[in-house]
Amino acid sequence: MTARIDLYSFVPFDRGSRVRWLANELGLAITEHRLDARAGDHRGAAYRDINPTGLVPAIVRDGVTQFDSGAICLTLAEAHREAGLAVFEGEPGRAEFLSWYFFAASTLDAATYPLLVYKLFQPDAAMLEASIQRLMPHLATIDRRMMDRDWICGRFTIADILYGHALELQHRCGVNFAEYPAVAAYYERLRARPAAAGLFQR
Ligand SMILES: N[C@@H](CCC(=O)N[C@@H](CS)C(=O)NCC(=O)O)C(=O)O
Repeated sequence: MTARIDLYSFVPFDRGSRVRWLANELGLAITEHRLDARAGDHRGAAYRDINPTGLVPAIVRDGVTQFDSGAICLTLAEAHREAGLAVFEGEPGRAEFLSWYFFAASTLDAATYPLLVYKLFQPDAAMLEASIQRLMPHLATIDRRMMDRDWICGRFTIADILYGHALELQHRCGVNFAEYPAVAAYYERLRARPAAAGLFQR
């Protein structure tokens, strides 16, 4: 029987979109719960019972709570191994997959977040430009990686979902991928995934 999945998020483009995109790829139904960030819903005791960090996303999957989008995506991909949306333990390329997955979840995510801060939350053109410049070496890394492949690790996986989310946020914050043709082509490939509809701005 398919597990019931409750997803807690704020808006269609926050890190909850990674879980939503994956659920769509897997054909899983999710029950959405939208928290009001301005009202501080995520800081209340009720939500902290679900996610002790007070951040989104979190899920409750058949009564089991889990937080952090990267952890949630890995758990769901492993629970639906037949869909092949991760490189699993025992498969060639597992170590490489984990490296590119955690690079997206940690280093790239940390370099992308300041763009959102200086574009949306505390608008500051100079700080935004400085943050974009600090991001550029990571885009160069992804560009070199993507020159001879369609997806970051062989077939399409949850790692691509994390890259897709990061690239979309960067695009929304004014990053121009023209200098990095392999990144630009990768971004277009990610945007074309029907399961990602709702994240990418048209
Ligand atoms: N590594 C965590 C980061 C979670 C996170 O920072 N979420 C943001 C929204 S995307 C949040 O809840 N911010 C609210 C706040 O900082 O108060 C994940 O991927 O789930």
